[in-house]
Amino acid sequence: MDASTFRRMWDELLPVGRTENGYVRHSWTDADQSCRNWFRGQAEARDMAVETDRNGNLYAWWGPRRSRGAILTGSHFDSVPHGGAYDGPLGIVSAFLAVDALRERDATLQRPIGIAAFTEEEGGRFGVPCLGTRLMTGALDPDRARKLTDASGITLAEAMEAAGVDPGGLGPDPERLERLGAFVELHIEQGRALEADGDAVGVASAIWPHGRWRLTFTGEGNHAGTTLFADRRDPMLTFAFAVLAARKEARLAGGLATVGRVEVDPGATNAIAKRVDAWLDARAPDEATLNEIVSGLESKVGERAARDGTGFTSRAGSESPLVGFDEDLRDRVAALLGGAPVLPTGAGHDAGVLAAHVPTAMLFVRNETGVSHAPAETADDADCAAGVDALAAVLGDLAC
Ligand code: HGY
Ligand code: MN
Ligand code: MN
Ligand code: MN
Repeated sequence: MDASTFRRMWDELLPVGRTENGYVRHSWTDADQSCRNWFRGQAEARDMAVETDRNGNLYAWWGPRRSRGAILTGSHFDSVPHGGAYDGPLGIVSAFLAVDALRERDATLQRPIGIAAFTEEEGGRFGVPCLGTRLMTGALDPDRARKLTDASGITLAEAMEAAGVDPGGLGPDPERLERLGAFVELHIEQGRALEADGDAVGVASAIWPHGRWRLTFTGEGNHAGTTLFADRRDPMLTFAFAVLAARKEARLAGGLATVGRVEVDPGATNAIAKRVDAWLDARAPDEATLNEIVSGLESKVGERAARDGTGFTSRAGSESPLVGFDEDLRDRVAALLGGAPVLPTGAGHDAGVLAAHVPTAMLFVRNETGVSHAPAETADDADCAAGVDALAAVLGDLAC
């Protein structure tokens, strides 16, 4: 496919959810509805049947959607707060273009091909990543999901109702999963391994285990100008120690740890805080190492809190186990793509959740700078076009 064909379709979606500082496309917001409407328009233009499942995931089908062995592709529209354009949408745009490529070749379908747009992959609004696929696979309790709140206290149930979707239906969808023969997600690479190797497209081997923890620090609010150091119980101090300790524990163990979100109460320049809430994201090549990082951090911060006279609690939010993608499918895809490189990733994906239930593969498209989850995220049009060709080859091999 030529780069300009990719660019034409890409440009149509580009304005949706764009702000002066990257993309804000959160689930069940106006931006999300615009993305969904764009998706419906693309499906209708291709005579593909559109369907929303009980968990709000959206599908477009080429071929009879109820037949068994369907080949599903796609990704997600939602972004992290002020994220990039490619993480998610690239997999959906590429899927429609891959269907076009197969049809131009007059490929005959043996099994239906579906394109999915999964709900809230980033957890950017309600805090749990891969919300749509976790619900579908039964990895997330629907009662807990309905009560999840966003930053302004709106529950998932309320947000879905406002978008005209019944939250009463949330929950496992085993029949849908049983009908799937394979899932293939194309995604921008979130790193520079392909750039270093000089390849436009790669294949995923594994996803590192990872998770989110809510760290809460409590102390005593007081006057910044009159409270002697000896009299303070300052949760900011313990929090600052925790940020450094997270990095140290992760570095020593060979994993990664990030504190990218923090809320300070009351958040006044001239007052000692009374409470700090922080969110830890930790990842590692294996689960033992991940546990080692988080428990090492918790015990060191606990000791420090005792010295600071502050309170400290850590609560697991979401955890994602190690994912090893289906080896037969992975090898088949890599061989089909002329020996494409096979690489692990530290990023989570709906493909990782579905991999426990359906043979699943992922394709990565080169990201020259490696930047992701930030406005500067970008990929070359020619590489994106190569990604479409690769996806069309894989879908053609599996479904035609
Ligand atoms: O955070 C992640 O790894 C993913 O991109 N949701
Ligand atoms: Mn992401
Ligand atoms: Mn993504
Ligand atoms: Mn005063």
